Amino acid sequence: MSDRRNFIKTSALAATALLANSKISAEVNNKAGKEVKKPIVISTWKFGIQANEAAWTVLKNKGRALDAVEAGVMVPEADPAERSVGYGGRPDRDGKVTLDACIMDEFANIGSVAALEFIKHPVSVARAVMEKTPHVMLVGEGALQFALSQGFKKENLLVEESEKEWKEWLRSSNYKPVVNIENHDTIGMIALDENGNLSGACTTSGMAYKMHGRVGDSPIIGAGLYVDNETGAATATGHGEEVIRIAGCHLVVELMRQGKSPTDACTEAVNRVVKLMKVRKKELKDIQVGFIALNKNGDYGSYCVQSGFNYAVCDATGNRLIDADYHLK
Ligand code: SD4
Repeated sequence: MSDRRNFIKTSALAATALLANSKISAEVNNKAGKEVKKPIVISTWKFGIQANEAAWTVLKNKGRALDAVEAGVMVPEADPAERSVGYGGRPDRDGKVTLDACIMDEFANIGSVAALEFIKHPVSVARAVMEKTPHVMLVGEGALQFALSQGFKKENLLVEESEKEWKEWLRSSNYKPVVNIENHDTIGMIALDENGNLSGACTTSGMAYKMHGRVGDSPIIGAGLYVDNETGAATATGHGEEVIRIAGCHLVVELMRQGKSPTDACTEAVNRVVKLMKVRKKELKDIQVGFIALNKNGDYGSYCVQSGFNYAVCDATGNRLIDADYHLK
């Protein structure tokens, strides 16, 4: 018995020492140049600049990354001039604006909606799915029904300009989304807050003139967005079918877990897309896929298939647009 007591005592002492050591080594690590750069928020495409500003208002006041990313992506969602996200988004081939969105926090809480019509802020419906239902994903009619039950307003999202373009498109009905234009449809945003916690959100009207009912990568956790509070976060833009095929953002985060930098992780994921396009004998020049990633230290990076993709980075030093490096040179 006393042996056992001694053993417990020694183990407890050893554990305390181990804990103290790990604390010391964490501090040493930080001192050794691994200083955490926080808060920081990054998001896809040029409209990320305005979106980052809204997110920054939350982050600079020591707010939660989750609140920051929701507030951030709501900016392009509400903007009718942004013909790719939320209100004003390009419709599917039946003339319907159907929206996809998801959100993920530091506790791996997730919420998502797909093929949602008539609601301007799908990201907030996704958050309500996360916080108020036993589920993680609602689609179509059911998502709309849930949104209305939560007090979201039903409105027409098809703006005149989008309708005009769609009618024009109907003349040829040729579905070959123009790279970086008809498929630059997504704002993906990831943030690290003052407390060192990560969250992300992703929202889109999807590929212009898609089939009615088509769902892309953006509302799919692991494809268009992934957050792992131990490691990092990633989000994607471009041809959703190719992102889903490689479970893109989960892959990027896992590569960071294995020690890759955000840029190298994004590059490796793009290489995987490239390889599978080859295997499937598809033309790489017809697609765009871009990833952005952020790790726990506040390091960030990106990579994409072809030129034209940029992303916005906002931290205490300012808010700027960066051109992503690309594969097809
Ligand atoms: C989709 N990934 O629906 C979205 C579209 C997009 O930049 O991101 N375009 O496939």
